[in-house]
Amino acid sequence: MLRKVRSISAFALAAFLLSLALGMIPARVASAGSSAGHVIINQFYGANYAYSPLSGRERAVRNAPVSHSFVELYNPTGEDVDLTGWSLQYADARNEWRKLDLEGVIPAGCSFLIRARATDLAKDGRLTVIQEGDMEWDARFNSKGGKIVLLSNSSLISGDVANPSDSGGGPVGGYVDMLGAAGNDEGVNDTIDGYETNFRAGQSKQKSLRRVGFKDTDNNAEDFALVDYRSPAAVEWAKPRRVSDGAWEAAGLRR
Ligand SMILES: [Ca+2]
Repeated sequence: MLRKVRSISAFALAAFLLSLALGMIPARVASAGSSAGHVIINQFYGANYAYSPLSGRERAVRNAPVSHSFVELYNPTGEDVDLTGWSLQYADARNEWRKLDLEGVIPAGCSFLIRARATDLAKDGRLTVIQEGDMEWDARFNSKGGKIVLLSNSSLISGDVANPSDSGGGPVGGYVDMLGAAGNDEGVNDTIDGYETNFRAGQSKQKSLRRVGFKDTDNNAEDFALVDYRSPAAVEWAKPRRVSDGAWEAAGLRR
């Protein structure tokens, strides 16, 4: 009996491998779990102030390479998603959450850009100007660590909650996605208290955090990489897109 079960398993495995080799099963099946079946936070950039958890003080940020702080969402699904009733929420290490009630639709395969407060733009020509967003948010983002949360409801996250992805036994209600980013100054701002599984440090006014290939394994440290906006080559492929830019696939863009 045992031998029979084993031989059936071996046959099933062989058949699966053969069908993979013949291209009968899409590669997506083989990597199931790495791609989200929901709207994701694709990129986060902040350069409105620099907060030090050590001193409890903010300082101004000068000479940012990008004109505005921003959050880029992306819809990896095959269906348009209506964001009405959803919210995007932000806090730095002080956990004074604030939210933007979202409105509009993200077409399948497209980005949706939320443009936040203008930065002190550098004057040396290394500039990325965000002309317009799909929504404007009068919010300031920290250049040295922040938390961005996407919810499918509009309930403001409580100041008691540092990590909405794991708030005492599970995520907060309506949880869709989040990113926790830490700053680039060792021993000063290089940790953050909210993230999916683990966080990536190194955020600064020069650098956004951006998903690699739209991957969402619910581990921010694994899923995100830093993009240096002083690099024209990086800007060329990483600059945020909005709805009117159309679907990524149609444009043949690098993810
Ligand atoms: Ca996630």
